[in-house]
Amino acid sequence: ATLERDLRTGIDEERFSVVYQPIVALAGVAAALDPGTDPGAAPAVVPVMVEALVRWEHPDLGTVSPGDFIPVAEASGLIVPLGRWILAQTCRQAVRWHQLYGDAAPRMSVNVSARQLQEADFAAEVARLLAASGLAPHRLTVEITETATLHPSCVQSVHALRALGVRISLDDFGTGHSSLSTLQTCPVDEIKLDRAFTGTCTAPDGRTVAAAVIQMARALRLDAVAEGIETPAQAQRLRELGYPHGQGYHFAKPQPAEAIDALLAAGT
Ligand code: G
Ligand code: G
Ligand code: MN
Ligand code: NA
Repeated sequence: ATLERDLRTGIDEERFSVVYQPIVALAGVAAALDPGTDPGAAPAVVPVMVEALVRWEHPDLGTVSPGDFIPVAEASGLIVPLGRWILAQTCRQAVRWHQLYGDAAPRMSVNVSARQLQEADFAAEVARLLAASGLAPHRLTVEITETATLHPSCVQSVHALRALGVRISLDDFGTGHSSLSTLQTCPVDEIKLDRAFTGTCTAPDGRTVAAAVIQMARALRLDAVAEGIETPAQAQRLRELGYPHGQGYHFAKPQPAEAIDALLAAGT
């Protein structure tokens, strides 16, 4: 209850910040992974997308991670106003990068809770934020979880978002109870391979699972992002299997917008 009260104050006083984790094209990191090049060299990070991750600057607790407060925000409904603030911030940031770097700017990927998608006017709200910021709809991806796809009202919002031209990504793919049936009931543009499967992809059985997922994604013409890549061996394996995109500490941690600017400036 205390956390909920603090969260309410935090929203009123805008005590949140957003950090951005690069998502890279795995084909592009081939050179850095080839034997013969300096194995110690850090891979060149060119973010084709970034995932927005919220942080809470609590007056007493310091920086609180979303794993600790998003569940409270969801249960209390405070995720609705907080999520609106996050979308407004991230749309504005995406436009800033597009103004500076044009089509080389990273597209923006934002996590959205089932609780937010359940709002009947969620897609209308996103349309309003896109118009207010001037962000092109295809530059925004909304990351949803399988839980959301179990609610008809959420699926309705997904249809409305796609009608706007916003991309939909299915997060944590493979960990739910019905990942495959989800793809039949809820249209998505992208899947994010859960980091549990990235963690096992260098073992024989894990390789088979990661391969099956990318084959299915290709057959359904879906984009795919492998998340939680922490080692060169995982990056190499997922690239070989044909994952177009990767994300994880091996490439870059979530970081403030200014740090992403430095990467983008170095890449131009
Ligand atoms: O950054 P971290 O690993 O602590 O994030 C934990 C969880 O919080 C992740 O599952 C992530 O999807 C979720 N999360 C992070 N930022 C947001 C956000 O802006 N909105 C929502 N709804 N969830 C978020
Ligand atoms: O549930 P979701 O996929 O939105 O969660 C994203 C979270 O995963 C972020 O909070 C981010 O900090 C975390 N994350 C990103 N890259 C890595 C990684 O390479 N390893 C691990 N363990 N976590 C990661
Ligand atoms: Mn996510
Ligand atoms: Na995930």
